[in-house]
Amino acid sequence: MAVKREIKEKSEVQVKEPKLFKVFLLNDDYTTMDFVVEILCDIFHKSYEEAIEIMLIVHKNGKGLCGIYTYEIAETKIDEVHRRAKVNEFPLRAVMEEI
Ligand code: TYC
Repeated sequence: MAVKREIKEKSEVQVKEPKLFKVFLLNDDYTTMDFVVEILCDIFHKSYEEAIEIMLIVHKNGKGLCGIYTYEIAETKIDEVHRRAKVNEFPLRAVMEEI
């Protein structure tokens, strides 16, 4: 008996969009502005001008959006922020919120 293969039409294939997460930096009184700008440039790939804008938003409002990512990428970026903050002895924190 011939093996019958079922090949789905492209339109039938279910595409499941991944959940997305906003990553925010939080303000504190001890981390230097220069360090936050460095983090935004290095980890979140912001231009220097954009990094200054975001840092000032965080400084004034308590938190600021750094980017939108899938869960694993958001988690990796947050871990990297915390690792670099710890090495440099700053209390800088990042958090994520599901969209
Ligand atoms: N508030 C800090 C200061 O005055 C600067 C700062 C900005 C800290 C953004 C954290 O996520 C932050 N030195």
